[in-house]
Amino acid sequence: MEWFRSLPWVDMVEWLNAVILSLSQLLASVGVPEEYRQLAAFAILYLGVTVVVLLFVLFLLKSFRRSKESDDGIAQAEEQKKQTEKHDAIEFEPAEESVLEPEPEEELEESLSLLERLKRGLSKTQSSLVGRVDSLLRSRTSIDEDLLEELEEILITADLGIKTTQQLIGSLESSQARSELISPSQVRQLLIDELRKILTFESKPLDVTSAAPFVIMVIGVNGVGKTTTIGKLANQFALDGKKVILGAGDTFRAAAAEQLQIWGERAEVEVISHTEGADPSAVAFDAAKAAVARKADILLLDTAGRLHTKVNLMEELKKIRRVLDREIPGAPHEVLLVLDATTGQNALTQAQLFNQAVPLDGIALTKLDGTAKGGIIIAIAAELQVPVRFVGIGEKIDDLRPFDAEMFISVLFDSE
Ligand SMILES: Nc1nc2c(ncn2[C@@H]2O[C@H](COP(=O)(O)OP(=O)(O)OP(=O)(O)O)[C@@H](O)[C@H]2O)c(=O)[nH]1
Ligand SMILES: [Mg+2]
Repeated sequence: MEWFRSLPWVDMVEWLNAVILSLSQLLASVGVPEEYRQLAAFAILYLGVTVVVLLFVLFLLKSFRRSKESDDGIAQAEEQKKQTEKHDAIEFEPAEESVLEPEPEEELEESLSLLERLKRGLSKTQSSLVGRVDSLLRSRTSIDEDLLEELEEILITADLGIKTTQQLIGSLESSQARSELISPSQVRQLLIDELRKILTFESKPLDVTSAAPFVIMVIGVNGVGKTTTIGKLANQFALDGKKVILGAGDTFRAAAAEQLQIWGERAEVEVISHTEGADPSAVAFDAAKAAVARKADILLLDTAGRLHTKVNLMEELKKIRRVLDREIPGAPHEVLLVLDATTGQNALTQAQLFNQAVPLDGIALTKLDGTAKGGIIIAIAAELQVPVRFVGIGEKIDDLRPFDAEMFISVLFDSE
């Protein structure tokens, strides 16, 4: 009770009296009759205190929710990383040795769920491509012109593109001419072999340890998912223990820098930005300088998806490229083009246009989760010979996967 008595009661009562007196004077000045003044003053004070308390409770609730959300995001990302590590371990360790593993069944379940998520992401592409090929092959007993024509139509409508489709049909026809292809069931295996050949070509691997800072310049038209992909990548690199810096090179779109800032906060990495409308090359210059000064491992540079005209955008990208190279010789080490899979053949046209302006090192194909047009991956590999590095299978921070041709083929074809 000592503490209760020690409270400054006298001061508080005096303060309250003073407040009520001032309120009464205020009420008198607006013409409130004397008999109601004290009551009204008490009522106003009571209301004021209630509003302040409510605002305080709301503020507490909001900050509690925000800290919970960021904890969940980080926990989710960490969980994903653990799953990947466990998945790799299962692939490389012989089954007998897993007797010593504490909970092998649980691990298998986790690795399966990783594969399941990729399957779910690719399910529409799977049914529009392999599902239709399978039902066509099941309905036929022999290989004839009619079957090949229908197959051709399926491949084109699944966004493999005319050129790639003709290449595939041509291979099937020559196998048939050599009498290697005699039953419809063999068509499936031949298709798998041909797709594997298309998807696995020689290309420079993405090795972020090959330079420091390793500069990744992210380009693409507006809305394809550049900023989101940068956020997801920043998070993955940061979880791998890399020091990451983000450059907000999209100074054209209002709120683009704020969007990157939010991703930076989620991934807990620094963002270098200028004001809206600033020169994107100046952002690239400052971001490169900061990356060197802070000894960053990776610099991810966002760029605008749209300027006033397309020609300007390409010229701007070339200029950014030159600025980066001047500040960090050899940079950008990776020009990563982001393409939206839902745009199908349009994505291929975009890739060709960008490739002419700034030679591409890799592609991130986003929004595979919502489309049946995933066959575009095959057209990109066949026609551009630029490796698909990552695929986006959702909007969450851990919905970006490194692209693996074998896994892609097995997810598409082993889903019986
Ligand atoms: N479903 C799905 N949505 C995605 C994926 N990647 C990005 N998005 C969504 O696509 C929308 C556009 O993404 P942004 O990252 O803002 O695209 P941007 O290329 O930076 O766009 P600009 O800054 O306007 O040029 C956002 O609503 C993202 O959440 C993905 O893999 N799957
Ligand atoms: Mg953006």
